[in-house]
Amino acid sequence: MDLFKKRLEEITNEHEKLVTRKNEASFPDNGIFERFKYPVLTGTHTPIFWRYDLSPETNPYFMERFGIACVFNAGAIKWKGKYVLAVRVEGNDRKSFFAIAESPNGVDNFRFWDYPITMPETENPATNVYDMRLTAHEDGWIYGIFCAERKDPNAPAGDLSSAVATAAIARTKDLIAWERLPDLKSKSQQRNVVLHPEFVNGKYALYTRPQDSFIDAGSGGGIGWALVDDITHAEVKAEKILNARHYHTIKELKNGEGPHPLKTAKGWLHLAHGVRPCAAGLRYVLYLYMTDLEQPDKLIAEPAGHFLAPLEAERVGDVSNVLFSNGWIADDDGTVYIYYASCDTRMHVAVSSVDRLVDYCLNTAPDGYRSATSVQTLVALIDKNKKINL
Ligand code: M1P
Repeated sequence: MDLFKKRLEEITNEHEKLVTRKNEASFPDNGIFERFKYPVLTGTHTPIFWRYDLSPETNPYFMERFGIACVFNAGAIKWKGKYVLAVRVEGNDRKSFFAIAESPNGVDNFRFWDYPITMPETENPATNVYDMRLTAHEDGWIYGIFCAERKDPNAPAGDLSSAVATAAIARTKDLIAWERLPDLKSKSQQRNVVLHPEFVNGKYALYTRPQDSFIDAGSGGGIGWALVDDITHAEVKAEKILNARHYHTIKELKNGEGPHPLKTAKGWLHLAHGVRPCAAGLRYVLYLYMTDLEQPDKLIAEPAGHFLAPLEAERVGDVSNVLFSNGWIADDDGTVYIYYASCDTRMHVAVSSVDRLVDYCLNTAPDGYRSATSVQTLVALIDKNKKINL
């Protein structure tokens, strides 16, 4: 058998094995969620016909012609009975784009649709686009809000790193054809902008993340909230911080809303990421908080610390020590599929339920901001447990 045929056959077999591999819940974790053993998506899950030229004439060595480095930071939605991810796919050339992958059960057998999303551009094309949050809004559209990154036009000569982050807005009815709307107007740079699924006082509501520069949140105090009259010309006119950063917490340096919050009987359930600096660089972890059902910008609960942090192999990848999530799906029976990326490299799933996540939020002590208050919390639990005869 010639080289081309041999490699085609081997790679096709391996790909099929990978894509159809059954996933399983790993060891019982902390009772709050179950992590699943295998990543749900990696670069090698992308179709072979994306990466290879399949012609023996033009590709006799059966080499990759379009390298895909990572697939991560996926938006999520339940769509026609399938668990659907709008994945950030990053090529070896560092450019990201979006592609849809779907699974019949939410935990394995994710397959990419044949074509990536061809996202229309604005008059000022972005260099890079990433991290789409999907929201099926009560207005009938599915919105995708994502970061559009452009080189900073005011960067001094020789500075090839400064950039500007803007929230880009697009909408669709079928996840295939997208209508691009003007980017969000805002005084500050914005990343991690998310559309709330319902109108609030007749307006569109956005979770924002004002930031002083491309990397630093700086004076932007945390996760913000802004009401917008017209989504087709969206502008942040007034912004309030609803989930603030705080010294010596997991979100000391930065935080950002994950996917849009889930509506529960006890309030809106939010998933977010928090960032702190340490000797190893930046550490990104995930945390949960809740806001009031009637007033979604009013914080009602926030357990101390992280809810999900990088573990074992999740700590290694392109950007180490990072967990990031911008997608989750709540099924009608209350099961919640939390899709998270590790190290800007691959996608995972952890499974829980609305009831468990709400219980976690409402019954885990908030951060007291001092070692002494943490000890008080622990002593109170020990005292309570000492009185229980099992
Ligand atoms: O590299 C970690 C993450 O960094 C950014 O998130 P944030 O704006 O909160 O710092 C984003 O670029 C994100 O895509 C990335 O995963």
